[in-house]
Amino acid sequence: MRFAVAMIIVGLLAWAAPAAADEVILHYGDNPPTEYGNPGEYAFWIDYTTPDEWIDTVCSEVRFFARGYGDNSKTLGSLVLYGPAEDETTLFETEEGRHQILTRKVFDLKDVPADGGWMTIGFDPVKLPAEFAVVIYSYSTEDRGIEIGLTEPNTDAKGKSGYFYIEKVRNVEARETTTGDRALFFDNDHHWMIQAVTANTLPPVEAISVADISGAGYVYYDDGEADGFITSQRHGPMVKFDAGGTRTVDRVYVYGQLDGAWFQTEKLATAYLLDEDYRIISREVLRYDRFVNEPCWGAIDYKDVRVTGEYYVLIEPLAKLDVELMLGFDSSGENIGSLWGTAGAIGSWDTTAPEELTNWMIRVHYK
Ligand SMILES: [Ca+2]
Repeated sequence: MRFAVAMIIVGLLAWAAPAAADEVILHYGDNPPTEYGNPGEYAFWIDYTTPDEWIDTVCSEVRFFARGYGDNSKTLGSLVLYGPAEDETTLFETEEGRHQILTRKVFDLKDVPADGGWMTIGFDPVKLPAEFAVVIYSYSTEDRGIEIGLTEPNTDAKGKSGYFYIEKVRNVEARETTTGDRALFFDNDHHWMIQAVTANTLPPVEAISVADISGAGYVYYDDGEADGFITSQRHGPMVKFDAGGTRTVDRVYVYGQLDGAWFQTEKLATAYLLDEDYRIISREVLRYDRFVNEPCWGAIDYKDVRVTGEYYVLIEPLAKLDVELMLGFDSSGENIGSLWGTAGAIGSWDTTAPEELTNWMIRVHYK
């Protein structure tokens, strides 16, 4: 694979979500096309590199500017994102390297407008390697198919491996038996108008702001702003609450983020409600994938658990070697009810947060 070094970055947009994500649309020019290209049975191929400043890059949308011709009513196209392959997963090999499929999405060619326009294809988020290719298979013939717009000559990209290629392979079987049968990239410096919409994180499963969980029915001691994060392989932060009389807990909120192999992790933490003697009233799973690689609030649903008088919420993050759930703490005040322990017992303060000042960012909602 030949890799584009220069990218034109048009979008640097902050999402209005608790986890502020940056978004970058990768492309080589987005002016209306003055010409179109049609590789016929070959595919539209374009290479990108992910933004340097990001640790992780995810993608869930590709756009391309195209026009259809002929009768496409019975034809599906497919979008494939390729990345560099490990040996055992190699799909095909070209002079530029080995390739494997990162994701694949089928679309209706008939949706491509005859007079030209942007097509948007969304798909389940994929985590991108530093270098990847976006490829569109249209299976076009003389009678029907699509053409994709070409950028104006882009001298910035020329000489920096920003050329596009086309690949003479039409399906997995062909790819497995076709090696080195690459076609070619243009001998000018045009590029396909194929864009990859990338971001440095995913939006949280549920966008929860501090304001959402600060009103009537919520109890908490933190100020809503994290001053640090901790994790633990065993035991964890506890907060002592007083229900007054008897109340019903239906949700607990925890502020956190994931470090390490966070993307699509299936790891689990545990969240307890304990009575005044630290005995378990209720135990629920806290899914790591309620969180992302940026801080956000994650929720734990309880099945209407009755609590009376003093009780405790305990989160055991169960940090793993490859991925850790980091829990936020507020240390700009005075410790009101924050402790460290496990089910059955309060332990010594075995964590780096300052004991006198820390309030764990754990909030309870009463039904
Ligand atoms: Ca604070």
